[in-house]
Amino acid sequence: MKKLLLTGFEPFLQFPINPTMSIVEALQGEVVGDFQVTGHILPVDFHKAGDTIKQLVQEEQPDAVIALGLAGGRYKINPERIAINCNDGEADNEGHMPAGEKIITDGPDGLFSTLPIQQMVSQLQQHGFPAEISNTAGAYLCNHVMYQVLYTLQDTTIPAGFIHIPASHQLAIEHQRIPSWSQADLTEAIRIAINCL
Ligand code: PCA
Repeated sequence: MKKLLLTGFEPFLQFPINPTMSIVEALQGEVVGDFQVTGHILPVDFHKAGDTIKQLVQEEQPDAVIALGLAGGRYKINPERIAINCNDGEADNEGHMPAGEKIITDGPDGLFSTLPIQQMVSQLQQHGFPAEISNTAGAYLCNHVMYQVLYTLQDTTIPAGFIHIPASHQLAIEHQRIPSWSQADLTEAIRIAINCL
């Protein structure tokens, strides 16, 4: 049985719930297609998140990696195409405020997802779930983790990448001004994405 490392993030900024946590919890240990899911939650911390995912790759020796993040305000499931070598945005959960610095000093400007993102989008749509490839993962923690994991795995054949998800209904009730999906649909959408591996 192959192993999938599936990560989510803790809550951050104005989002008191991170629905990626419930997806990871729901799929923990589940066999989806050829893969058994091993789930972990990452800190929203520029100084720790990269080392955490690199350590998880070392420890778990996964055959594929999918990192999940909340994109509050987006309407669709968004497999990300590219991670950029840049930290920027608001302060993280520990108060670190990036200012456009490189993630890895001599790293490439960008690293492309090695997940089957086109197939994921078409499978999601065929199952009735709105989905679209996104050409920017931003420059905050999600981009950071995507870049770090792609950099770590760049000389391997292990597929890796990032999927942004919309808010859950529960989060939208608390936040008030963002579109949302049911948690069950979010989880099912990620199951469909994993099935594309
Ligand atoms: N989303 C943020 C960081 C954590 C998360 O779930 C992002 O898009 O960068």
